[in-house]
Amino acid sequence: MKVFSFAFVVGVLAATSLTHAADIIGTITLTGTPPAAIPITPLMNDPICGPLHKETPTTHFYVVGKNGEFADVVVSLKDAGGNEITGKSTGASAAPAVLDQKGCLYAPQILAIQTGQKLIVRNSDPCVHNVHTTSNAGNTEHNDVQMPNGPDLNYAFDKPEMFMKFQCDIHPWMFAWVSIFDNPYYAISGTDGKFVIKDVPPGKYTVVADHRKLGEKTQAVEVGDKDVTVNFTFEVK
Ligand SMILES: [Cu+2]
Repeated sequence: MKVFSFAFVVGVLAATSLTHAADIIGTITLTGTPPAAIPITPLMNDPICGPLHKETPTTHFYVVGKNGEFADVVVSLKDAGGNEITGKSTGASAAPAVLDQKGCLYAPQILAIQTGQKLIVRNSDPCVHNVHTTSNAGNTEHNDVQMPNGPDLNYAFDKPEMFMKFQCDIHPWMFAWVSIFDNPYYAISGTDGKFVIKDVPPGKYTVVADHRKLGEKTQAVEVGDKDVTVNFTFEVK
């Protein structure tokens, strides 16, 4: 019986390795000097929002490390041959994503979700916000008042879209951009510039890197059963 169990385990492991999907990993680098971040002075002048901060927050469109490590770049895949991922959203069963309003700022400012995935919008502040979404792709638009520490808002969007805008009309400096994909194969670069798109099925794809201010770059990739590295460099002049 023990021998049978061992053979069974080996068989399962072999089958798993044969169908192993690979990760696409990479680093995003920024060259050149981006425009300086701008202090959000109106926030500090607001009687409720101001005291929530010790120092004046700034805009953070360009989140870049000492060696050009470039964060907040949305990396996704488009089909280019074999094993199509378009329409393979797992959003309805994916863990909810969270967009918080904290210190009268959206956190995070750049977020990515799947079609059908639950997006929880939270108000962690002692003041009223209104959550106002605008779509360029036909997604349902919202304009909802959310009371201080009020109940979460729950949204889901059914169409792919890059950088769908969230804003608060009460605090005109508050913006977030939520990208929506109809598959689970995307990632956002961290403060180390790195991203990982996990468990990509074998096939040919176009890797698409999008930055809110610097636009889009693409590279072709073929995924087999080994991890693939794809790096991008963005420039500001
Ligand atoms: Cu607000």
